[in-house]
Amino acid sequence: MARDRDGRELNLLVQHPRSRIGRRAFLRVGALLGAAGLAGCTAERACKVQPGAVNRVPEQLLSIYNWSDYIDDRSIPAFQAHSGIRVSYDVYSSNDDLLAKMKSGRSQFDIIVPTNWFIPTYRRLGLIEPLPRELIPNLRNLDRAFVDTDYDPGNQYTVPWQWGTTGIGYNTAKVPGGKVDSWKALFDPAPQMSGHVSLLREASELINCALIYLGKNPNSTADADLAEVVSLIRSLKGRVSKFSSDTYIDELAKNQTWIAHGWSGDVFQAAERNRDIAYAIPKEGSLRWADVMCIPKGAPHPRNAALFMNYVLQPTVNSRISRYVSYGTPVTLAKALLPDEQLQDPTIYPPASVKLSVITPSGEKLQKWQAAYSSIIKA
Ligand code: N2P
Repeated sequence: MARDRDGRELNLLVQHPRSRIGRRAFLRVGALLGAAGLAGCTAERACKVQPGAVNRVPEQLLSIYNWSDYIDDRSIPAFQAHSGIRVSYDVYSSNDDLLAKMKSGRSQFDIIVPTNWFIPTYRRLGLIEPLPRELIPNLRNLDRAFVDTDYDPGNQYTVPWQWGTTGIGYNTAKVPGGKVDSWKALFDPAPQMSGHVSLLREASELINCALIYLGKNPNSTADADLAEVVSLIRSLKGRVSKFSSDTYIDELAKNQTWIAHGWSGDVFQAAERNRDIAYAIPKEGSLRWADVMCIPKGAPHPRNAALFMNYVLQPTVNSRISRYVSYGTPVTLAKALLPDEQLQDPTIYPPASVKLSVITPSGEKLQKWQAAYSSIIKA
């Protein structure tokens, strides 16, 4: 169990430390760290206490609810040590689970991290509150693309955590021809793949990618299109071994799953443990998304939440997280601190030529997709 500088135990529900980067790259990154961090609170410590929002409950506590396999092992201990704020860190593995929990009204979280296209739904339901932006000067470190957004222009409610793509993780030693470049490998798998195929346990992702495979508008809510998606996925019964949005990392690494619908960084984390694992963004196109930190309405410690957001927006911290989880950083200066093998990887930072759509936010769309997904799962 990790401890803070006062010897208190830390509740860190994060995976065991694993190093992604070899020593040579580590030294290069180390040298760059001194030159980086030119804006906002630059040293790796929380900003000095500033005037602004106060906690509703006057405690040095912060409760974070984030995706599984989405942080390195040092950032939380470092934040705790420098801020004196004790962090409780718990994880989920789908937007559907997170939204259901937040709707039930029983949570005491200070930070949650939904995917961008859910933000209008959280706003409509009154589940998140405006950020105390005066405590987050490092917002200026964000890439423009994460400021000028349709889901939250100017970051009034959200701060991006990491971003990535949806695609296919596969085992080069098992798939026919050793390569995958199309959604066909997943939605019409070769017979010998039976029992080794997994699909994401997440309504919006599954429906969207199936629509792309079927050649439909990726944002379609037409009943006929959704009926086709439902019958396609039902027809895979017997070939698909499971719906998973977290365990598939381990199952790919252990050669149990050979083709997985998954998220870029997750697949790279499996590839780190198994050299036969590769990631593809299918040629028909796929999805780009960002997961964004928000403060739930009435959270007990909004001030501590803002101090943590400001900390994560430091280039040194954001690059460390990004390097470890192999997702994209939204912080401009953090890129300079990343090893070339990540920065130049077109499956982590895809060039503009890669066909990637975004799910455009709409409550009605998510409801219709959720209904289609439920009928698939229940069948
Ligand atoms: C982290 C998965 C986050 C990506 N394991 C989903 N938006």
